[in-house]
Amino acid sequence: MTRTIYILNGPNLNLLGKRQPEIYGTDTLEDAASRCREVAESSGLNVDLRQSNHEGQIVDWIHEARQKAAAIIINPAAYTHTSIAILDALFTFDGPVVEVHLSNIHKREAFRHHSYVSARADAVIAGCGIEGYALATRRVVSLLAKA
Ligand code: CA2
Repeated sequence: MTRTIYILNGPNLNLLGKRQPEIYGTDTLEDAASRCREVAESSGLNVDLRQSNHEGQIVDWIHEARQKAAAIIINPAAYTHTSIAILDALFTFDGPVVEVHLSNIHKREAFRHHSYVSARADAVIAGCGIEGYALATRRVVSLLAKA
């Protein structure tokens, strides 16, 4: 069985740590990857963190995950609130799915309160900054151990 966790990130998250630190903090996606790697490697798992500004690319990575990943951690960014395509792709994936948001989307504008992706997520973490990715990795490790 594959031992890789895909960590998929949506549009504009390549700017993490470089813009709007008051909302998203000063850590970068690479910092998030390092934290996840520490958690995963202690349980013999690998992480593969990716970011794309394109919805179809994220859908393609989820399809690829069907063969190549044991679990998916996903921050779909703005696609959280719009993308039935990403939701439908996640429904084709059999392993654990954890949705992560850096900010607490429920404390923000009303249009951020609804997530399409949550209809498939086994867990949702919001408002913990990049620590949320490490928490999601911990949860995935524990779900995979039970499977
Ligand atoms: O809080 C989150 O993680 C979000 O998924 C981030 C999205 C936003 O549309 C969601 O409502 C909540 C935005 C990602 C934009 O990322 C940036 C990072 C740094 C600087 C500018 C944008």
